[in-house]
Amino acid sequence: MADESGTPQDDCLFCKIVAKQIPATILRETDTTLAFRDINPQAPTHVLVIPKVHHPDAASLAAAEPGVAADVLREAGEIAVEEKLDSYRVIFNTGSGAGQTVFHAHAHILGGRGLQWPPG
Ligand code: IU
Repeated sequence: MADESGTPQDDCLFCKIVAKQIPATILRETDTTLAFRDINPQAPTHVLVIPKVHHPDAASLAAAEPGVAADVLREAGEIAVEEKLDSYRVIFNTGSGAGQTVFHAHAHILGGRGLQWPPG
């Protein structure tokens, strides 16, 4: 199916999580966002914040719905507070060469351990 940004996609796993058709450990939910624990955590805290609306990556989300992109960033900060993270990283993998595997915009919030710079 063609990727119709802004519309739920039948073949999108994160659209299915938004629709509660597949399970996730949800930490926060707003009208526009959902935050849940990553199933394959790369740090003691590894949470994903996603827009409920489907856009394939962060740049296309920001271009189409900048208010929702801001909501994602605000929720990332709220997660950091709730998880008591002094230092943390917010990552938007964009494109398969950068490790993006799910083409529904999402922020990774990683913390709870030392984080190297530059990332691999
Ligand atoms: P990526 O940036 O597209 O690689 O991130 C996708 C993440 O989604 C990855 O860390 C997966 O472990 C995670 N994930 C998840 O938490 N729950 C799921 O049902 C699926 C993927 I599919």
